[in-house]
Amino acid sequence: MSATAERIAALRAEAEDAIADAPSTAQLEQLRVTYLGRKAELPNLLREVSQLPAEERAQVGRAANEARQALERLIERRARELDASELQERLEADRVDVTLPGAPPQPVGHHHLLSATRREMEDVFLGLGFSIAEGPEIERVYYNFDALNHDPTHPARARTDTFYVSEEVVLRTHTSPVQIRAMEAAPPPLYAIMPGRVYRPDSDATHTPQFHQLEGLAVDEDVTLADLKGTLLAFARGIFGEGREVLMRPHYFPFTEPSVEVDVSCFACARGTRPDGSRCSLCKGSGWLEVLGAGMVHPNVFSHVREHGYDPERVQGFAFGMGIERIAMLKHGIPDLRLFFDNDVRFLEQF
Ligand code: 2U9
Repeated sequence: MSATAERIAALRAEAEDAIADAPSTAQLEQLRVTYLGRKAELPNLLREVSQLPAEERAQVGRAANEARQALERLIERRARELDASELQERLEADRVDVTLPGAPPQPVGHHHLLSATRREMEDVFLGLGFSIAEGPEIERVYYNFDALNHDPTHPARARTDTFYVSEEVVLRTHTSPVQIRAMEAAPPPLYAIMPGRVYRPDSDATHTPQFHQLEGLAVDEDVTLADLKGTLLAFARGIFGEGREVLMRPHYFPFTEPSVEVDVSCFACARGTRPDGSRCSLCKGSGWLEVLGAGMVHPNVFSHVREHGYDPERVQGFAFGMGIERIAMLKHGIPDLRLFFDNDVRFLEQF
């Protein structure tokens, strides 16, 4: 055998061993370059066959060709083996044990106490057949005061008691303007509540410049103060518990006549006295909690919406209004209004 043929046999044996042992497709690719690439020795020998002595050419040419084909086949086979085992490894690594316990539930937040309280209140009135109406927080003086029978000199209109945006526009000081808008939007009968944010320039333990109200309005041909009392009794029982009673005391509001302040019997004691004989601190021993204001809608208010079907000779209505913060404070024994708006989670997460 010629020296060249021996070199080819040695190269082939060396390459066969290396290919059979290639540990990865990447290294197999490297071996293909080393043994069969453009600059590799075997293809070079093949190219130079023509320069060999005539008697060697056939033998060397055949040996080199066979070596190249054999190596190519080997590389193909090894590539398939590696592909299969690498796939197997990936499948095993990716295997999911469906019997493991699931990921623990992530902590989710909850409604702010004021939102939760507003929704609880809304639920009671929705159950009584009221619908929910909303309106703008930036409101015209007409809707906020004039249409509500506020005298032009009423102190609530003062620059010190109302945020003025301009001469004719204010941040609403109550949700009452929504009641006018609701009457403009639909003829009687009307049974609606108006929850929402309101603004007054006050700031201390019992006043914040922004707070929340929920007002209600019922207008029909035969609505009486007795309907108002029954509605508020259902509200008191829905929010503060089944045993509650309501008490109406005469009061004055420009938009209602007669007007009342409404107390709910204290849920923390019996007529002002705790079970251990001590004086109840929630109701200050009176047995009653002052909760809201209400009354029969003043005919002057209806005269502003007369052309929308609200003839004060034909329809009557009752209206009520309350602070959502106050309801939440009473119900949960919260001592300072500002806690609602500090947004300290140590407070908020207790509810
Ligand atoms: C129209 C007619 C009547 C709404 C009413 C009250 C009584 C009331 C206060 C309670 C505490 C507001 O949050 S608070 O400061 N509200 O006492 N509100 S009657 O009466 C209306 C409203 C609109 C057209």
